[in-house]
Order: sequence, then structure tokens, then C-alpha cells
Amino acid sequence: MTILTETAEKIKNMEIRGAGKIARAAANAMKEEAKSAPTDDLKAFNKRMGEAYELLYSTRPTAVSLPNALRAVMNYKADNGEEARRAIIENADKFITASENAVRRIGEIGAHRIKDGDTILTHCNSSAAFGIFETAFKQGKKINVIATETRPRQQGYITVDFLQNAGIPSTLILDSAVRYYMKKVDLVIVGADAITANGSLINKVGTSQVALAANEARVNFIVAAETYKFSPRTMFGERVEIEERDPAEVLSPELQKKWPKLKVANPAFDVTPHKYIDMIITEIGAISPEMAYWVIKDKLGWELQETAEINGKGVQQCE
Ligand code: RI2
Repeated sequence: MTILTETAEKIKNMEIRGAGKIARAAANAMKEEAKSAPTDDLKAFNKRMGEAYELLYSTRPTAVSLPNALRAVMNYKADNGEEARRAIIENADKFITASENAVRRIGEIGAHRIKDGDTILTHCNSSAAFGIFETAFKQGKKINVIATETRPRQQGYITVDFLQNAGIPSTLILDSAVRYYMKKVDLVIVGADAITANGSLINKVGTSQVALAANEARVNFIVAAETYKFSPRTMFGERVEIEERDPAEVLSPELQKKWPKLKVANPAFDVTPHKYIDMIITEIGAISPEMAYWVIKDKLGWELQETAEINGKGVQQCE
């Protein structure tokens, strides 16, 4: 097994998970693949990197951070294999550093939204959201974070593990208890797998219900999202594909056998319309969802051109 195939496997089975981490792991796998691929023939090198791109791309369909990371790494022009390898390594390192800095910056910007004594509710496990909690807590603000369990894979356990290790007072609740607790909540902060051109959010399934409950209770709903989670393809009307995962995550194989005619659906994500989102905190600032179009156009502009050209999953021109 190479680092490439191992990373692809781990992303698929969610040993590596979280939109930002997936993107950084994919960039690193591309870098390792470039290091080990022969460079004597540029065409053959590009072909192998193209195959690596396709393999990683196919692992999880919803987190836009993954294709955005892959395209950032594959954005090069080279006259020979050595030059191509150097460019890929450089691009991957640049992406990983920028991504880590973005999470840190989001923590700093987002912490301004948190007041001393606030109770914040979060769903699933988001490094970007956690960065905000940690920064606010380190600033001396007394906060309490309510974390949902997040069925079926219980990423809420990862969140409470982070929170407990950081010494942040936290409460674990069932997903179905969100509305019951919303009256005690000052602010909701969640992460993002993708932001569409109209500012809607794709995040862990259940997020849209949290947003509805927040809206009803007049509680601010904030999204923490690095700009590489904005989806250029949605500018062309494409929809973000919602990943449907194995029914065994929801119901054990034994029970599935017991009820052979029962259908079990397991969408991993849902869509929260922009009208329920008060603010998206990115590394370039706190913006309204209506600004998403401009983030895609200005920040990911080079991707737009490419997206229009390749129309589909293809690898961009890298010769
Ligand atoms: P960060 C996760 O997906 C959750 O939906 C989370 O909100 C999102 O990634 C963003 O995570 P999954 O991989 O990049 O658990 O903020 O399906 O860590």
C-alpha cells in the first residue's frame, strides 16, 4: 500500500474525516505520490498524477474542500517531469500551510462573536468551529458548549473529547434534544463541508434542523468555513452531491436481515438555506451568506475558468 492508496482508503472509511483534514490529507498524498513517481517522461508523470487525483476525488463526494485542494495542487505548468514534481510538492505545501493558517484565523475572527458567559451549541465535529471555542476560552471568556451526539457516527464524541481536553465546560446532548435546549443557547456555531454560490450550507445531516430551531428561537446561526469550502461548480447551477453512506451505520446487519423489506436511508449531509445563516466566518473575514458569489469569483477565480473548461471530473491541464 502506498501513502496515496492508504490515504484514499482512510478518507473513504472516515478514519480521516472533517472537511479541512480531508483536504490537507489529500494534498499530502498527492505530494507523496509526486515524490515517488518517475519523472523521466512528463506525459507518464502527468498521467500518474491524474490517476492519483481521480482516486482521491472519488473517496467522498460532498466535501468541496477535497476537489479544491486537489486542483490547487495540480495547478502547474511544467516543461519536464522534475519541474512538475517540484511544482506539485510546492503547491501541496502551500495549500496545507494556508489551510492551517485559515483555521487559526477563523478562530481569532470568530472569537469576537463570543461574549463572556455565552452558551454555544454545535453539531458534529468541526476543527474550524472548535478553533473559535478554544480561542474564546483562552481569552478568558467563560463559555459552555453544547455538543450534539451526531448520529450515526457520533462525531459529537470527538467534539466533547476536544472540549474536555481543553478544559472547556461542555454538555453532550442527543440530536433530538436540540430544540429543547435551544432556549438556553446564545449562539450556534457549526462547520461546513461546502458553501454554494447562493450562500447555502452543506454540512452534517441534522444541521438544517439545528438552523430551523435557532431561527425559531431567534438565536444567531454562524458557520465557520475556510474559503476552499466554497463550491465553484455551483456557480454553473450544479448541485453538491449528498453522500449516501452504508445503511449499516444506521441499523446493524442483523436487524437489516430481520426486516429484509425495510429501506434504510443514510444521507451524510443536508442543505441549510442561506436565509437561516446569519454569518459565515472565513479566514478573509466575517461575511454574510450573500457574499458567497464574490468569494468564489475573487478568491477561487482561477478555478472558475478551469471548471468551465473541464466540465466534469477531469484533471486540469497540467503540461
Ligand atoms: P472541519 C464534517 O464531515 C462535518 O460535517 C463538519 O461540520 C465538517 O466536516 C467540517 O469540518 P465528516 O467528515 O473542516 O465528519 O471544520 O462527514 O473540521
